[in-house]
Amino acid sequence: MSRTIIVSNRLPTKVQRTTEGLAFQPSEGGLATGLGSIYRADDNVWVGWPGLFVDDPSEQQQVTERLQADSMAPVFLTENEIHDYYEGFSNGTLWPTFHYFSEYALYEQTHWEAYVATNKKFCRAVLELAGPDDTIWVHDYQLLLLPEMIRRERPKATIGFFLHIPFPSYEIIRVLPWGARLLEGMLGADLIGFHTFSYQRHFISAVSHMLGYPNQSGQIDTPNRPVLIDAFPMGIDYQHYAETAQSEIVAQHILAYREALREGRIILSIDRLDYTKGIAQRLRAFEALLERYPAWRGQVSLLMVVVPSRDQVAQYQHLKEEIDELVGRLNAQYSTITWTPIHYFYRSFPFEELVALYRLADIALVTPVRDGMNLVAKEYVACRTDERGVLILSERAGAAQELSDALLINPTDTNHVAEALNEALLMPEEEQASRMGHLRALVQQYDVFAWTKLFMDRLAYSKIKQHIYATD
Ligand code: GDG
Repeated sequence: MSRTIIVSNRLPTKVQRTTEGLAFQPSEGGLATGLGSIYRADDNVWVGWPGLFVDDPSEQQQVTERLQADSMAPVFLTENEIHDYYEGFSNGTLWPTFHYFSEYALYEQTHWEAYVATNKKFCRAVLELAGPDDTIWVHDYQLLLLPEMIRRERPKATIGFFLHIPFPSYEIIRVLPWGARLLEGMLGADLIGFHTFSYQRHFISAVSHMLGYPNQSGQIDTPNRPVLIDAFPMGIDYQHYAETAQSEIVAQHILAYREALREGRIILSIDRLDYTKGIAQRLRAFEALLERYPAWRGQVSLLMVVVPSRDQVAQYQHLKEEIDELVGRLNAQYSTITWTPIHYFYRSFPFEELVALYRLADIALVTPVRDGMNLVAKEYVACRTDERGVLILSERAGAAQELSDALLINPTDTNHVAEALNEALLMPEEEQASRMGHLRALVQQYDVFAWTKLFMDRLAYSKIKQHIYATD
């Protein structure tokens, strides 16, 4: 029987060293949930880095055995590999480039070489497990070269690739010294999936300009095989959010928060610390709201959760300083004895508390300057089983393609965002219910399980199509 192998940079379980020995912490992330029914079934497996440096062979053995019991196979990366392949090329070159921040991108040959070598290491780990007819689903920008590397060794395998971040315009990709190599790497797959039709279109255009391969109707004809290119907007585990939002524990958290915040209206924002998320722009828009509409002073607060991320990188440290400075200035300027304009948390919240915040917020303010999808927007909607609340969403998040009943804004247009905030604060309950009802139906229907099924079905279809192509 053929098996399915999922491959991503990180495993859905994080291994940590504690005083009591190794701790195995399963991830609550959307991808882990969505793919759970696949990698845990039959003889399937998920390949990736367990998030910890393990040099000692006997400890490696211990980690391997423990993860194997839960259908996972670890790839052990060294500190140098993490430095050059992950922090260097993946997060220092590809992440800024693919989010239209080319001015932040590093072009280091050593990082590139580590990226190639580490993709090869993942390839060896997959080949140890994969038979000739297996299905392999590779995830995200850290592993762009992997589909082609596997293809060379397993020509008949069924290989899918999904990119979780935007795919930018050809004009951005052509700046990358290794752009053509990366495209060839991805084209080792039978099916390449993106969150939106625009990313799909950008990819096809880049391949056409840089490699000269023809395309028609979502299919690229490489010299060896046709490759299907399609959009699969990722969803969330709707049921889990909707049920948690109505649970007793969440009701208790809401009560406690309400007491502390009294009658005030709440605008909520939640992101990882990242320059793509438009956090500073959001603060300026909130300031513009207080300037343009002084009546909201004392009435509305911004509750801003920023989850620490990549804090070893200079740009992230600068961004953190900029946010600290802006929050400090705004709070110093506008606070009264009874009102704090911005409640700022630089840490993550446990899941139930996060859901309580979604449930409490009059407005979710999601303002990335670029974002592959943005799951926070969908999670807010899923939690609003009470059909209250307004989603303000950047038109440059992938989610905006689906969530058209949100108030869509341009995050760099401060006045536009301030006006949307005012409109949301004044929105009648019937309009909130009508918009939220439409949004919720959509997030419920296209959940993460539907996403997984659509991708896997299309991947199976890509093989049938190739067969017809070969016998034509
Ligand atoms: C990448 C792409 C794409 C956040 N704070 C807390 C917390 N979170 C959880 C949220 C959400 C997740 O983190 C963030 O997901 P996003 O989609 O917003 O962003 P990225 O991490 O950048 O993800 C993105 C995604 O991949 C999937 O393809 O949508 O565009 O960049 O699930 O809930 N969770 C908890 N406490 C927090 O304080 N428990």
